Amino acid sequence: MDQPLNARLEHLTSWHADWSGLRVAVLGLGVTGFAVADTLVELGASVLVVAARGSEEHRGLLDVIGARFLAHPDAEGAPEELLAFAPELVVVSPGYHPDHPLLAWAEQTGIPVWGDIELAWRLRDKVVRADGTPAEWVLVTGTNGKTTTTQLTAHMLVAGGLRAAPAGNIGIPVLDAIRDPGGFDVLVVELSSYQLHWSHRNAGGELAPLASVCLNIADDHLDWHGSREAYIAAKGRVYENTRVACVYNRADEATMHLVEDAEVQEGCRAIGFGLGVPGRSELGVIEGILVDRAFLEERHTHALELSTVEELRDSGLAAPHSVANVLAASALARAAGVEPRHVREAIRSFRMDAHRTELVAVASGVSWVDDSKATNAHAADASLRAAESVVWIAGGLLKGVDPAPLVERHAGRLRAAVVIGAERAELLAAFERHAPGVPVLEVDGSETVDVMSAAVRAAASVAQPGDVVLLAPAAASMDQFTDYADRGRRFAEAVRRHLEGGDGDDDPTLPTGAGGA
Ligand code: UMA
Repeated sequence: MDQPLNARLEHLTSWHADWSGLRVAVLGLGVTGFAVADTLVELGASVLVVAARGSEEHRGLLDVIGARFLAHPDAEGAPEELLAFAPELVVVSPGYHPDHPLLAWAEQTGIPVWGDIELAWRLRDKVVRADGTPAEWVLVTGTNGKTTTTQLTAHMLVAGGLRAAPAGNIGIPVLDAIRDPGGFDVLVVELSSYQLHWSHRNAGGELAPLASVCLNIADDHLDWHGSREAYIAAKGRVYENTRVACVYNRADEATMHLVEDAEVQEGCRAIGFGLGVPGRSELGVIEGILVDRAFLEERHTHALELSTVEELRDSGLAAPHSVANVLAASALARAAGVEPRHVREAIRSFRMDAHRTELVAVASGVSWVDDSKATNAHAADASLRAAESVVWIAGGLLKGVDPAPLVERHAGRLRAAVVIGAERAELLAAFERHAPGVPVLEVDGSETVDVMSAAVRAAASVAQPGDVVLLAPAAASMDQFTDYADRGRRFAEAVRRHLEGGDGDDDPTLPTGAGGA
């Protein structure tokens, strides 16, 4: 149901509008909540941040910028201080469940609720291009492949001479990108289904992207959205109001139907991508050559060469799902006017982020994934979400962060856990308390033990076909490794050694916990 409109809010569609004194309750104090609060304070609004938790660092920064913080448990309705503040607007962080008591209260009270993306869209004219217009937006969503596609698209736009940057769910709040004083020609915005849920709800806030893509749809976040239909509908919002190209996946009919159902702007085209031979208005692959049959006049008879599968191999992008992502990114870049030779150049120079959910090996139905870059709970949370059944290798330096919420949230998807690192006690206690049925294997941290070999052997002893063995430590690495890259590299080496059968069989792991294997 659409929120009731507040007449003042309807006019707040520009950075240069009068936001002064507007009372805004910001829900959440993670990266989004802080960026929202910081932006609104800069605009002269009166800001009260409400969250169940918030890092010391962010709380300290709120003091510095002059926004108030109210710690308030999730289970409870609106507290006195919030009622007294009488917000005219609520801006919610993406992680909030739509049934959260404070959102229910806002709805009952008739207070409009925006997401950070809607706020950023309204404020996107802070820094404009030479012709006075704000940066174009290109939107990327989908269940899998969003981040690579977003990075790749931005890389192609830059190769084409445009000032472009990735932002959004990728980890950079769009509000930070629109406030960058340098300005951009194009922002490539990765959107989660949560962010899409909170977009397009109010007059004036409707995104009108240059191009948009939903890469694929698999069941995900169904608990949050309530049903598969609601999840798909949220994803479909990515296409609404698109001006030049709605890009869909030919291998995933649901994405095509979302384009068919979307209200797009006059002249917008539907562009398919897929691994097979492309038809008209599609990008695809012909005998190992990636081609564009969409963005050329003679598309009835011709196709433009963009790259080859051989070239993708050099960039680590030759796996079928990666080829699909490359085609999707190419479609978005071509929609923004990037020439084929620049698309090719970008593909050649692109490198996947190392140690970032990097697939190290697949053997006997078990996938071994290196997400050593997940040095905090937040990042580990994102990578744990991506798999259904996980043997989780975790631990290191916890940096004073309580690992319990993370363990509790993901207990249901854990086949087992392998605990490494110097600060194991807290993590072990969290498993005992919040995941009592999950087998936990502790790797002795003594200097004589090769930690990663032991961790890999322990994981292999419990992993079953279909499982992902995931190194996503939710902790810093410096207790046992030089840095996260060293940790990831050693993991990959240990996996390879193990799969080649050459890692010995001395067993330094200590079974612990109720279900210890
Ligand atoms: N909070 C509560 N109660 C709640 C929910 C949250 O108090 O019920 C508070 C927490 O105490 C904390 C804050 O809200 O203070 C956290 O907010 P958040 O969960 O929205 O997280 P952010 O730090 O703002 O990060 C969000 C995205 N997180 C989620 O959607 C869960 C980040 O995506 C994104 O990078 C960032 O905004 C910038 O746009 C992460 C993610 O896991 C990587 N995304 C999911 C995914 O990709 O599958 C959707």
